[in-house]
Amino acid sequence: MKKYNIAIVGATGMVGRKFLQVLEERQLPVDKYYLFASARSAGKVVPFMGKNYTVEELNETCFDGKNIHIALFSAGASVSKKYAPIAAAKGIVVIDNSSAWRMEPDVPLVVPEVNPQDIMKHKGIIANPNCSTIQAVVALKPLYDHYGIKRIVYSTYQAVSGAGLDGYMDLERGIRGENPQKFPYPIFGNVIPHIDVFLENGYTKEEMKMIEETKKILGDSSLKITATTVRVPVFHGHSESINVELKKSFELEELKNVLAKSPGLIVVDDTDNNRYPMAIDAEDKDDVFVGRIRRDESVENGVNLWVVADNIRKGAATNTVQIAEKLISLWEGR
Ligand code: 25A
Ligand code: L14
Repeated sequence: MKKYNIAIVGATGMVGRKFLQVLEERQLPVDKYYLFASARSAGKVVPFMGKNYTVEELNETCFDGKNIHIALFSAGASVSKKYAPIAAAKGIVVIDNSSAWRMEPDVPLVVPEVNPQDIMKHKGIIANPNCSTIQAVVALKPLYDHYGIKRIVYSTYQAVSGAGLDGYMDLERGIRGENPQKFPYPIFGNVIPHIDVFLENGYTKEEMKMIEETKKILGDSSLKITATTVRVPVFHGHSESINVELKKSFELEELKNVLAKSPGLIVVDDTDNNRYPMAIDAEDKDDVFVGRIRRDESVENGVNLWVVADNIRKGAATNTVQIAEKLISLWEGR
């Protein structure tokens, strides 16, 4: 099989480091890796795949002469806005973790368990959805296919690692009794109903990302969705309460079976023994966990789900690497 060259942009960040770990585990058919970050990290030596890699500075010419096929980006939206088109113009397929390109009509927004068919529609850039959206649609897709969905109410409980290294350090600072630097208020001992910036409609950008991205990934603009996204003092793993109104009637046991058979999704739902998904159990796992599955008796065909995943793995690095794997297998004609 042909071997490919892969670049990692933002290799020193929270997600970038997880890219390296996931790539070591999954062993793609790769000849050469190149690691890029800002000037602050250039020259830093990073052990990876049993070798020492030197981080290079990201700039307009850094991709030249390297025959790079795929670039995994996670350096924030402003970096992606500038550099993803530069890479794409050189024939590199960019798989981008930031919010910069997700809602562009020409950019596929992909969760491999849900809409792998969208990958080959790319024009040089493929977007990785928001972490909260990814774990939600992995659980919703089987219900969408079996019963149809009318309306979704999201309420999230999001880990500090979602805000990168700076967010992670803010919880550590709080534990030490120091003031926050990343979040507007202390996160230790607190719950903050504010993720990303506020918009004119009173929602945060994170809430609107969940609403719009869900529609794009499921390919259904008629879905009715609302969301409240909340930061909690947890290092790893986003938890979500998802209330769903289905189009068709359902039997609860059958619905649980539909979820249990779905790829990438694990049902943990044994309340007799106090078993339900929790952030501490999802840490460093690639799957999405669903439990507390019960009928919402206040509406017709309503169901409640509790969905948990590692936001840096399935919510970011793993999903991106899975897109790269799928892209390579499509190139190989498989
Ligand atoms: O803009 P957005 O989309 O809102 O994203 C904001 C941030 O969210 C994280 C990521 O932070 C991003 O910057 N993020 C992005 N997508 C995410 C996702 N899907 C996500 N988090 C969760 N899920 P991060 O800190 O984890 O990673 C930032 C990476 O981007 C590199 N980078 C930044 N500017 C760059 C750039 N690369 C190229 N060109 C630029 N102009 C960044 O590299 C990192 O890899 P770095 O060189 O800045 O190195 C980070 C190292 O520097 C130390 N450090 C971190 N913060 C500071 C710092 N040192 C001093 N001062 C600081 N404020 C760390 O020790 C780290 O090793
Ligand atoms: O990928 O938790 O759009 O602060 C940017 C901010 C992910 C979550 C994105 C956070 C996000 C994030």
